Amino acid sequence: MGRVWQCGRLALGLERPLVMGIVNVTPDSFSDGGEHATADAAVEHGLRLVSEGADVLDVGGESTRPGADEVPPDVEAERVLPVVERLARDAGVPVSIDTRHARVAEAAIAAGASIVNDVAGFRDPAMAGVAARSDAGLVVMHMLGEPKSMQVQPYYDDVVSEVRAFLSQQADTLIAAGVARSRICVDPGIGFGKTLDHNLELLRALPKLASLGFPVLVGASRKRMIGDITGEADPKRRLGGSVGVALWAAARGARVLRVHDVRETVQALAVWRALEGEAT
Ligand code: PMM
Repeated sequence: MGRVWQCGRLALGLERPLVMGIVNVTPDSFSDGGEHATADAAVEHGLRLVSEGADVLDVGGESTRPGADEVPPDVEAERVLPVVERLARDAGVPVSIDTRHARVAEAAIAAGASIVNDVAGFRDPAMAGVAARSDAGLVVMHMLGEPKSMQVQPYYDDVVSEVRAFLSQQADTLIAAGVARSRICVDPGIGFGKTLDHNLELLRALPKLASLGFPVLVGASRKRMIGDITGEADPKRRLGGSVGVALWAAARGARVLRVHDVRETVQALAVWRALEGEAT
């Protein structure tokens, strides 16, 4: 068997890039804010993404768009837990919980989530504790500071080295706390305290991030970097750019693609893989 990402009882094969479909249960997300704000609508959306070919669903209840206020964990839990529970039961794919809060992560695991996606990269010791006590897959993402302030003049001496060092250090800390290496996936955090140039540098350096030995996740779907490049102000009209980044990232070693537009991404990947001469 080739490389796998261990997420609870499931070992996800990484021979081809996995598509993680986004289910935001938030009233204020930049790209789909408010559309799936009720549990029923979010579950329906998640099931549709699975029918379109999503390998994993990522459920989030706190918008982390630049400048967003922090959502109290109780409110976040109330939003996401019913959705996690129903999707874990009915979707037939692993469910990921996108949260920075240990209480929410722990409750979501109890409700059936098998991946914890932490945009704060398990900096909070309580989050690292939840990770160590569970057998969930973990997405360790890099973010400079906090959503409220991260886009205020982000500065790095060397963005690639600094992000790579952070990911490596957080992974080592988790491993030291008892987490199996095979459970960890790393993510440069496109748009989280980064200018367009920082995002481009990080994407160009994907092979260098992959050399850490963990699967790399890329989430650029509908993000501002695509608007900055193309001038398209409406996130929903950034499909072409989103698919473009996803293919480019996959070709440079990204193993998990976090996207809004599952159907189109799956189709593009199938064509790309056929052209590469790989089994579809
Ligand atoms: N981006 C967003 C939220 N969660 N999680 C990971 N691991 N990587 C990302 O790039 C990421 C994330 C914000 O984007 P959205 O509002 O489109 O979900």
